[in-house]
Amino acid sequence: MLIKIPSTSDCKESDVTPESIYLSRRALLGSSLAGLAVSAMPGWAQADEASRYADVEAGAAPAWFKDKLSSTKWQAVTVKDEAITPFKDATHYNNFYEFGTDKGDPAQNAGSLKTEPWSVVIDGEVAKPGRYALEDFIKPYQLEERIYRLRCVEAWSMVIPWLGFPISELLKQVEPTANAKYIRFETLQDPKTMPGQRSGFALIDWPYVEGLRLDEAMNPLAILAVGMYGRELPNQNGAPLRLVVPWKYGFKSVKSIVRISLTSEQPKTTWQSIAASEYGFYANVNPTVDHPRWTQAHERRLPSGLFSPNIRQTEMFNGYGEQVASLYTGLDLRKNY
Ligand SMILES: Nc1nc2c(c(=O)[nH]1)N[C@H]1C(S)=C(S)[C@@H](COP(=O)(O)O)O[C@H]1N2
Ligand SMILES: [Mo]
Repeated sequence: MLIKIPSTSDCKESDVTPESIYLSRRALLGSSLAGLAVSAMPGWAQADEASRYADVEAGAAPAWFKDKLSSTKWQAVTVKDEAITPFKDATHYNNFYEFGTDKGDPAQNAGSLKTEPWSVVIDGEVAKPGRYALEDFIKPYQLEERIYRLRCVEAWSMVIPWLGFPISELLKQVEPTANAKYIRFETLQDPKTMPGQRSGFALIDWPYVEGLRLDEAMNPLAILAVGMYGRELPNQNGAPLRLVVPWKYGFKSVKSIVRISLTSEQPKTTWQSIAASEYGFYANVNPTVDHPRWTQAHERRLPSGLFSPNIRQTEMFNGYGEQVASLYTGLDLRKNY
């Protein structure tokens, strides 16, 4: 991210997936209301579910995940007039530096990540700290499908159907104290299975850490995801638990989370620590504030190739301003990038 300036050559023509794996666009359009729809999945769409994800590789989902699917609220949020990015692109064009810095490295190397058993620690400024096996951690929550844009700070983007639950639901369970002002998320640190953590070239002081202001985490759009494309998360996308905050640059959406801490101080986050002049704590998608080395006014929507670069204008807050702009009233977004 730091070293690479994005260009259309980042995504080779060979990365681009044939049309056959696009989801039924008509099915998606049919179910979306004005811009961003919040609704239970209608009966017809449920029936359609198998075909919407017909080209998605099945994984070996743990039993708890399959149980969760039966009560999942499908298409709780969707994106109008934009096709979902093919599964192949979303799983073969990744940033997950624990597995290498090339876009293809995570797909190639993340097989070594052991996601079962997995536990999550909740600590810091909470009334109910604890360490939970993942299936117990997830138990209280109904999964929802959230189809969101994902905009990387490198100026490419995708549309991904996540399966997760609002962080606000978690906060209700763990009860932040009056001192809690921020939430901090930490990725697994395990050099044995994460080759990027063994590399002498690594810029990152592991583990990868991200954070949000508590009111940002409480926003209904902020979720913890355990799945995508109707299945569990593939390892390269941050299995078994990752953050998704669609109005912020992709680097905020920390993968393979093992610790969630409520803090009184703003956490030191990974990319801000590496280059504070380029990557801020807020990292809200903002087409009017350029990265020091490239414009943020537009983006390449994947799949994108040399002959079909698929460039589109970047939207303020990635198109989610109606839901999140009020979080930043009075804040100078040019200074607080
Ligand atoms: N632990 C960890 N989380 C991470 C990253 C990473 O390198 N390590 N990369 C981030 C960046 S820069 C982006 S754009 C998204 C990419 O998510 P995706 O590969 O699922 O599209 O993950 C984010 N989460
Ligand atoms: Mo990113």
